[in-house]
Amino acid sequence: MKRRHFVTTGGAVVAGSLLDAAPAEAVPDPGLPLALPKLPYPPEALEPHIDRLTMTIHHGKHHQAYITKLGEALTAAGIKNTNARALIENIGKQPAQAQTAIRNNGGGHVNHTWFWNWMAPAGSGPAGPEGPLLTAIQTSFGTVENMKKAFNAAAATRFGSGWAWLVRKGNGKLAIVSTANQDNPLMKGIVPDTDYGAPLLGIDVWEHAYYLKYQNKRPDYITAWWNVVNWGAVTKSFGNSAG
Ligand code: MN3
Repeated sequence: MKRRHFVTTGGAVVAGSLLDAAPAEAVPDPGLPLALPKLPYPPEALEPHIDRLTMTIHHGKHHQAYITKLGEALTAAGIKNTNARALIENIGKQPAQAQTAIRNNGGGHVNHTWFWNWMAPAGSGPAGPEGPLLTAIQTSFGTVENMKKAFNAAAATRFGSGWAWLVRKGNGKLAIVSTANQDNPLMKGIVPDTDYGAPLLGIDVWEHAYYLKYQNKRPDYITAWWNVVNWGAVTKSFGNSAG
């Protein structure tokens, strides 16, 4: 994926937020985590599948909390001029005192930044994967439906809080994996080798992502969520993951 590095002066982010990019653009790599990126659509835009209140709290409170805590940890450890994706990919090279915060809150920042961009109002883009992404899904899973079944099973059976992902492995094959808490498949040395890969699409299955509307019915949330998947962004992520 294209890397963007923010330059900071006295802790202030100078460059603009990559989240201003249209959702059909490549899913952005989060820059230095000092500001909450804007949602790429209004918080009610995903209704009825994802409700406005869930989006407002999820984005404004949960995502903000990851950013705030990550910023505190980076400041305490003297880490600056970096990129959140690079941080989580290289946790083992970071100061020991910051590694847990980078795992939990850096992961939370990256995962949610991508998550907002992997969704778009229903019907606003392609109805499914296209082009080379479609071919890769068919090569790895046989059909799109098979991929979705495996993804849904991973999302539904993740015990407790976490994420399910469609990833591209180093050998080019696509796979479905699931991670706990805010772990990300890019966290080499943290996630098992079998879970490692470049995320193309992910779903947040923490209860805060669905409980207000779906309560304990996580499978209903997962089913509804497919209606708001931003296939244009997923296709771009796939194209970028080749490099
Ligand atoms: Mn969440």
